[in-house]
Amino acid sequence: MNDSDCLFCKIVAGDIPSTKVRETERVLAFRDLNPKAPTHVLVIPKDHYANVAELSRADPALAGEVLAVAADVADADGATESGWRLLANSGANAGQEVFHVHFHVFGGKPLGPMLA
Ligand code: D5M
Repeated sequence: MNDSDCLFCKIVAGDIPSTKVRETERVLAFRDLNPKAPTHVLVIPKDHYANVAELSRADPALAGEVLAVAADVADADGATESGWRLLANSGANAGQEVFHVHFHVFGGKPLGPMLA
């Protein structure tokens, strides 16, 4: 299930390069192009869902797999001890720019107040 106009579907297909940090059969994690923290990784389902609501309602097990990979990414980058943040923007008003659901994993520095 892919959308030919979707940037992240193109990354999944290998048509656009990315720095992959982890991959399972159904989930991909790659470094954000414009990192906001030493660890800034995007974790996505390979199949196309626009946002968290679509993903979690259509396939709750896959949503769980995405979260497990996010935790593995934080672990692998040494962020588990120091603390890390998981963020998913839903909708343009929340700052979502790419409409293929993705979870940002931030870590590697003090992250400050949540909405700052
Ligand atoms: O986050 C969308 C994120 O996607 C934003 O932090 C930049 C990132 N981005 C955009 N293009 C790429 C490519 N090609 N590789 C890696 N990361 C990318 P949002 O929550 O939708 O604002």
